[in-house]
Amino acid sequence: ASSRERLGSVIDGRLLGIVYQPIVDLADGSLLGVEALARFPTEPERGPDLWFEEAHRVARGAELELLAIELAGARLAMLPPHAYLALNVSPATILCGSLAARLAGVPLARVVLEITEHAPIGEYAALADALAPLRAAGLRLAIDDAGSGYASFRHILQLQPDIIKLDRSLIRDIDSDAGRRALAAALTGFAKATACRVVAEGIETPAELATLRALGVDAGQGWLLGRPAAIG
Ligand code: G
Ligand code: G
Ligand code: MN
Ligand code: NA
Repeated sequence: ASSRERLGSVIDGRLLGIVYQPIVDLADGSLLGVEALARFPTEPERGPDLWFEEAHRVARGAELELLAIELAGARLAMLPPHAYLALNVSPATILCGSLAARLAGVPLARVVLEITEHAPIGEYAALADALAPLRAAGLRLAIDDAGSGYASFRHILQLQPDIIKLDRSLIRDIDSDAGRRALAAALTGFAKATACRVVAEGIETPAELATLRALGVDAGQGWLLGRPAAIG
């Protein structure tokens, strides 16, 4: 079968696995939440990034993203009661209009939507409008991959996120790389000035963790703190 057909079978058969990676408080190590990450059990050697790219290319991106959101949302009750569930979503999927329906029954006060910076967002005002009712119901918004993508500080400001996630390309070797450290410090300063929390992604070493703590980063995620794993 072609890759397009295989993608169709995954979506139509709902053959998606979800793993959950811990997000921890850097001050005391407590669990704040988990990020849901899609896995493709029928072809595990092909990474999720390729599946999502393909799905967007053949106009099934929103369907695939919404399936992952629905499957992860159904497991929210299995998380520790105080933990939030972070769900990845692209701007295009938010604008397609069926996100609220897919989140029906999910307590929005426990959901963080991670919007990737990797695609040009374009319609910031439309995006903010589409998110407003969900946010009024308690949903929080995170800018994912900050520092590596297209969003300018002005655009981030316009969306008024609750959380900024520092991209893992900034975190790698941050203890020895002064440029990455300066950029992470600038993003952290911006976040604090706008009452936003900062989460660092991709923490792999104790030296990276210590540097992020010293910069005042609130929370972290990465193999050092916990690998993505199935629950339930
Ligand atoms: O889990 P991993 O690091 O291999 O994921 C690689 C990329 O695949 C992520 O950075 C993200 O872009 C994409 N991805 C993984 N899971 C999801 C998901 O549930 N929804 C969306 N929209 N993208 C995902
Ligand atoms: O949605 P986002 O692009 O942030 O996806 C996060 C990706 O980063 C997932 O694919 C996850 O498997 C991956 N990841 C999480 N922690 C680490 C880490 O410590 N190191 C590396 N290399 N990848 C990580
Ligand atoms: Mn993410
Ligand atoms: Na990221």
